[in-house]
Amino acid sequence: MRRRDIIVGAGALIGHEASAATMPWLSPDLPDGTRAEAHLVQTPGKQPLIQLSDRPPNLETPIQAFRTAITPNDQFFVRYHLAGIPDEKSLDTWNLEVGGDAAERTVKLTAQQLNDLPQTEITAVCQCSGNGRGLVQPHVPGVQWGRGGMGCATWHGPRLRDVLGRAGVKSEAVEVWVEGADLPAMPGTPEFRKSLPLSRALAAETIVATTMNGGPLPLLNGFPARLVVPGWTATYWMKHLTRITISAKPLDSFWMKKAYRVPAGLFPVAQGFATQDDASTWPITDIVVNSLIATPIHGEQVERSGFTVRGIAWDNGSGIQRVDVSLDGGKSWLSALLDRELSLYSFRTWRLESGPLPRGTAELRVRATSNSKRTQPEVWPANPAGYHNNVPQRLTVKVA
Ligand SMILES: Nc1nc2c(c(=O)[nH]1)N[C@H]1C(S)=C(S)[C@@H](COP(=O)(O)O)O[C@H]1N2
Ligand SMILES: [Mo]
Repeated sequence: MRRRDIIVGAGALIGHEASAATMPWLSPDLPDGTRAEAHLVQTPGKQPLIQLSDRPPNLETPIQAFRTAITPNDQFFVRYHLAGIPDEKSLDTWNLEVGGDAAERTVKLTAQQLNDLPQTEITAVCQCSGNGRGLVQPHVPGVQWGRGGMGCATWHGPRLRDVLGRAGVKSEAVEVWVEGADLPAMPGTPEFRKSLPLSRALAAETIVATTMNGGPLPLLNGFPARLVVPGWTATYWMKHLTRITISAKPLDSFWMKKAYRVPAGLFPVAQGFATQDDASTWPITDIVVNSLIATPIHGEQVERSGFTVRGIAWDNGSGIQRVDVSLDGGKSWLSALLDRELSLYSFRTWRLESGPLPRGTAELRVRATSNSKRTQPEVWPANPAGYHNNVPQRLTVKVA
């Protein structure tokens, strides 16, 4: 291992790195350039994560972390669009402004005032829309995520609707706009601004999280408060939340109108986002049903007398109905045993005892089916930004 300095946003962080050769868990399906460039990096407060870029920091969770339904805070992935990310000091004077043309008044809430509102808790998957992009064919530009651009945590804080209630929501409101403390490092780069339909903003499960898995939010995961929108991809889960605008108009921002959009009708949605739809594209919203094998990992040697296959499955909150595993490259499928469900929005762990297998190589595959009867497609529903890759994972192991 070499040591080097990594500059992340305003703070200089000291990191360790390892090369792709020492990272067998880095998916073999990733393009060569990505495998060569990815480093295992340790940033303060985190265990080593796979660094896909450093300004802004984009850090992926190694697959081994998905052996449990809850992803530990120090292994939780990190995604930023803008290089000007806040440090703890700049957040000393933090507060959250809530107002807008469709609000009764403007209020500034301190962290203490958020804590004084009724509190709730939800366990939910935070998944980047582009998770798995690095594995799609043909390759699509953008952060080359393998499978670890996601995590599942128990989020705690007030409901967004109670926060909005402090400002008062007028009847003409249609969207709630959100902004965070991070800023572009270069002039001309659009600020990261997102919005939610009013119905989603008022939903009981949408919260302003101030803690994660019982501890404070890690700085890189949105300290001191972030939006949690269970069932929707993480692009709406604004970190370091500084301003909420209750608006009578749809938000016209680069990150709503140009980015994070998918061809209209290509993916199933429960509710959609009508104020942002146009004839040919929709904003990306619902997470698609997906699954992953966390153990064994690709290339690992396993016992021919039998081994346990373990992993997770998740969707947009309809819940997981079944998980099927193939040990023979898709010729036959076995039903996995599902563990207890932490919440409809969480990772659901599962396991399967392989039984004896012939010596040689075995190709493992996994496929989940949701309660809404959706399953994973054999062919990726291609879209220009490389979103929603839920093609069943394949990996090979050596049976010895
Ligand atoms: N302030 C801020 N919030 C943000 C983003 C960002 O760039 N800035 N990125 C969003 C996207 S696209 C993702 S995938 C998630 C990542 O959350 P994490 O870094 O806690 O894993 O944050 C979301 N919230
Ligand atoms: Mo994302």
